[in-house]
Amino acid sequence: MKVEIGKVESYILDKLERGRLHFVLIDPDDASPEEAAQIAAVGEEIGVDAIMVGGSTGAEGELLDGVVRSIKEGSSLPVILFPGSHGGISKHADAIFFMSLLNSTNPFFITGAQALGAFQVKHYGIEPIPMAYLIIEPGETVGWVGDAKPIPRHKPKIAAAYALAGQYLGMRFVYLEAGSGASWPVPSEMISLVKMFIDVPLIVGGGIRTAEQAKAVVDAGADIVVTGTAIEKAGSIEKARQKLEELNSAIKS
Ligand code: 1GP
Repeated sequence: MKVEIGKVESYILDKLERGRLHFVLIDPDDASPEEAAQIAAVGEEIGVDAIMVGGSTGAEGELLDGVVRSIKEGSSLPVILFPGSHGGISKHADAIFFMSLLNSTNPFFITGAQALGAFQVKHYGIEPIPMAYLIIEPGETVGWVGDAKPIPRHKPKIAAAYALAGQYLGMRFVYLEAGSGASWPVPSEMISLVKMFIDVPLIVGGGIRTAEQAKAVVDAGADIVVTGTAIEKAGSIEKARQKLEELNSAIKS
């Protein structure tokens, strides 16, 4: 039997043939359903490629469902769950990054939460997209909550080894995560080395706030750039639009 690649993954792979992508992360703990819908609508207008929804604390249940539903009503961009655990599943989403935090010290975040969530994903018909998730220093909240042993910023080879192991385990995407709100994005040297070793698309996020940072991440080899805090904390929808435009054009140029 063959595992079919789903609609959202095909959409991503297809778009990657033509250039780099920009995904915007919305944390239901930080944005109301109305704000989330506004960000998604503006994002779609500007040319953002997908909306990710999730967070390490509190992105569950009705709060999560409300935000996902509202984004779906306000835009036609695919909504991909980015769960902190099996609690981060919403039946209203199109797809889920079915991710394993490979450098966690706690098996719950490597395979435990995945087992607890698998039946729900199947039952709701959410498209699973297998992804290797790696926490790089500083790691922020997700590093702490996920019991990670964050990869030191000056040790790109460790990141490359984990990323290649993820690919060999069958994961179809690799995500290098500095942590939401990190003071600095993942170092360029690390992104380049990981990119040299893997053949699957590379996602990079955490601490990307400016056009210069977004460009550096893309120039180093990221295929997909994730931004969250810079847009969520912009202060108003007008400022969020400006930020989205600035980051999106840096990623796509
Ligand atoms: C976090 O990589 C994402 O999981 C986005 O990080 O909020 O720092 O943009 P920021």
